Amino acid sequence: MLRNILIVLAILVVNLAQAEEPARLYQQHCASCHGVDRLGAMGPALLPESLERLKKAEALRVVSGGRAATQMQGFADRISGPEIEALVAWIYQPGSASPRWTDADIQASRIVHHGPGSLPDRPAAAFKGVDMMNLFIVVEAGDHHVSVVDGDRLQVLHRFPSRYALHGGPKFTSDGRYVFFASRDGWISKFDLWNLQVVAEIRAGINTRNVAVSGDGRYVAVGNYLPHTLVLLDGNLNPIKTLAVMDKDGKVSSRVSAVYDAAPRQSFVAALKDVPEIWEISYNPQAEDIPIGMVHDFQYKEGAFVHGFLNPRRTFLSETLDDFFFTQNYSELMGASREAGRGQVVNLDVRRKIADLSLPGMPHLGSGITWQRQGHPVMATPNLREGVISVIDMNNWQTIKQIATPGPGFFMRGHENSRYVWTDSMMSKSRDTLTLIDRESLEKVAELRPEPDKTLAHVEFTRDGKHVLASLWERRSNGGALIVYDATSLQEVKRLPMDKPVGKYNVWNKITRSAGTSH
Ligand code: DHE
Repeated sequence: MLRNILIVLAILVVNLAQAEEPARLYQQHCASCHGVDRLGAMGPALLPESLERLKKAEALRVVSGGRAATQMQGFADRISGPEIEALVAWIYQPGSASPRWTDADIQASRIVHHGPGSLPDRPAAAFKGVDMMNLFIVVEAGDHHVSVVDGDRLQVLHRFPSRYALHGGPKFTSDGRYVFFASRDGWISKFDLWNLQVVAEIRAGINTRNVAVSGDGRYVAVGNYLPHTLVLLDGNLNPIKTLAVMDKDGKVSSRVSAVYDAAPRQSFVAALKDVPEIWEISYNPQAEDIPIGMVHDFQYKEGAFVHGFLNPRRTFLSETLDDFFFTQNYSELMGASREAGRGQVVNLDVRRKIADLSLPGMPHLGSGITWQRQGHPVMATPNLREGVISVIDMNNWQTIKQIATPGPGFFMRGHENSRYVWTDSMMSKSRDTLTLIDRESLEKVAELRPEPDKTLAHVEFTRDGKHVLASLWERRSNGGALIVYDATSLQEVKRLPMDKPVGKYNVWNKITRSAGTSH
């Protein structure tokens, strides 16, 4: 009997030691860059939520051999193979306490590189003769940099390091001067495009979806997965308010799938991933008061109101929305949850669903676009699961045509001056192919496949619609580049080498909210 107890105790001690070992190794080798609590510091957060997109095999490779062009060094010379395996397994496990990111953490993270008013209010000398409205911002995921490209001369003017793993579209102020970036790790960076300087940064969350900026540049909204918050900042990245994202009864909290600026409505609109509600947050100081039930029912008092400014006004739905995009006048949004296989149209004024959309597969409405066809506005969206583009008449919300593509894709683009809309098939074996569709006949007119087996995706037009820039989504050493096409002849006119270029964003198309691009 005593022998058995001793064996059990011995096993427990060994198990405990095994469990403690990775934690000890982490504190010894990793904590100084990734934070003692794994929330990230100079290096990214190492929590299961932050590592969702990194395969364990790749994590093992990085911990052993380091990551090129970053400060992440390899540890194979100091930590044994089995220890690295244990360490990697450990960082994919939840931490002991649920991670918190409080208002004090947000405030303490704020960094000001150049105070407001300290940089000249005119474009730098490097921009002499450059059309500031035809600049592109290009996010490069290979070595986490951003390039500034002159859309007329098709040249890189500047390149600077970004935070680790930017995601979502950078957002511009309406004069095109400032650009706001969000990293998956919650860092929001404000970049002065005229002076080519990052002016301020703040960490608004631990796991962030995206950032939105008000039309007047005075307010910034950040949607988070972790914690369940929507953080409101001023245009200089000072925290104003954190909204805890809860259902109307205050019982279920939710991740924020995405938040966008609806400038004509002077509001931010957010999709919630876990609660079937849309939130609209007005940044108009004269916003109407809201019945308190629209803000938090759990404080419900008959006839009580709160001021509408910077408070959420809820639209209740029967299904959650993962993502959406707006009609050009911003009175409606078209959205879907990823699994629903159909979409819904929600009118933001009457605050309810007004139509269903027939969208098979996994529609990716954040990349949806609209255009005018035979006098009718139509919408189309890529599909992450099926090689099909559904084109829908926005007057009656009926499907006009389903266009087959070589495979599921991620992004779509058009331009008022071009007769083609472009989409990719990057979620399939045909990831190397761009498909062009005639926006009137809705026929496929071309497939471009310049580099077999290399991912080609995410296009953006120049300001005048004459050229299209597409990402050859490879490391620089493997031919990664922006390929520039003539939008009419479809001939390649130039290649700009880049390190895994992801998205690119044209100042003019963004600030004028061109129907053919994301807003
Ligand atoms: Fe994105 C935008 C959600 C995976 C590259 N992506 C967006 C937006 C949302 C979204 C809600 C709009 C925010 C904005 O622009 O402000 N993306 C999601 C997902 O839910 C998904 C499928 C899973 C996830 O892990 O988040 C996802 N996205 C990816 C990728 O794997 C991509 C291809 C590579 C990457 O860098 O992560 C990717 N997403 C992008 C890009 C945009 C984007 C380039 C901006 C598109 C634009 O042109 O505006």
